[in-house]
Amino acid sequence: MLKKLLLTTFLVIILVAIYAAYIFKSRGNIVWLLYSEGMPVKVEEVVSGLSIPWGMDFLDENSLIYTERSGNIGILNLLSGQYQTVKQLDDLFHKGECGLLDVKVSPDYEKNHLVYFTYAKDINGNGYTSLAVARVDGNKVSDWEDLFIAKHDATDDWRHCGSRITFDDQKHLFMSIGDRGHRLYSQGLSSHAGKIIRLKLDGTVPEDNPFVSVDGAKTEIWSYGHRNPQGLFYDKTTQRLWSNEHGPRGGDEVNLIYAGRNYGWPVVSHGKEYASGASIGEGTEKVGIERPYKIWNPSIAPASLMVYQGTNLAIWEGNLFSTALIQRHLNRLVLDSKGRVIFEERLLEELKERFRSIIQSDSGGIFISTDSGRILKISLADDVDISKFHIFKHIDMPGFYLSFDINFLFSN
Ligand SMILES: [Ca+2]
Repeated sequence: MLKKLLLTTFLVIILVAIYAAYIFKSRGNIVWLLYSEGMPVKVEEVVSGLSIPWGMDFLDENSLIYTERSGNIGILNLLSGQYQTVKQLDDLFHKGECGLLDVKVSPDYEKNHLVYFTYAKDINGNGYTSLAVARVDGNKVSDWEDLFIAKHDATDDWRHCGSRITFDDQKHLFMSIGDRGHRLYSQGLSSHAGKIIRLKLDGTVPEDNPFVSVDGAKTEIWSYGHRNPQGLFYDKTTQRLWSNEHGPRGGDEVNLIYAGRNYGWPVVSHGKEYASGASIGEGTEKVGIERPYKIWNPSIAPASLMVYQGTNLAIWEGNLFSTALIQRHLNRLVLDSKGRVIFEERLLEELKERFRSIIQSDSGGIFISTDSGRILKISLADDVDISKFHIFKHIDMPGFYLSFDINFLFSN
């Protein structure tokens, strides 16, 4: 009798295991499905197991170069899913929000194989947001060289290092730098902190930068009055330079960046002090200070930004996407012809991920990284029958001792 019971239990376990394996196998790499204004969208996992993949870019159609904040540079083969660390930084100021930051492939990469990186450089225990360039051939990184090191008073503060890189269509490099936790740096033109800077690809200063003939001003500065701009993207289609930045409580911003303009921090802000809730500066507006195109209140903690200019996800063409850390989602803003926000959609909230970096592939897929170590690919679900999937969202399971949410996806 006992033998029969054990045998039955064993068989049931085997059958459940086979069924579970079947469910997950038929799901493939798809981790989520959704409709956005009627457009079917799938989210697939490309890789997992990385350590805070902070920045990424495509070396070619099948290779993605990424940074881990802890100091590793890696290359991922998109065909095999294999990845490997190709360089580790040793002079890194890795503390809090600072560490190895963005990576962007040169507009001349096919000719010169150069790749740009931003990172917080450790100089005598203090952190300085810096730009480096290196040659990347296959899995070999060589000729690492610092092109720019932000100049400001020494600080070992772990806050507000920035930093993203983008290029315009004239081969200028733009780079964002946070206020380094010292807000008064942002308004001072003698400091690089709290600025967006503009350089030539060789790291020299373009002659037509806005402050080149201003006494005492840092000539690299393009715009000032920023708090911690972690999103920076030049939209070649509209020739607009966009940035988003972490504001104080309730004051995260999207800004359209123009030469020589003041973006307000800490004189003008829509947010309040995190600790006390007190107002900051002189108010929410002031003559001579640029107004944000979008304010997120409550703060979402925007970590990167991109304008989608592909045809694969046609409904999203021209939309501005921001990744969000604290309010874990992918933020979609629909813009009118003047860049004003006319609609906001919050995507992928169900995944409960801190979304970090966002880029677009040539074939129109969107790649996003998460602080849990994943890189996900978002594309049109034209080869998936969404009706065959069950999507469970936000099932609250209140228990006596605990309460948790379940979000998952499986095919029937
Ligand atoms: Ca502002």
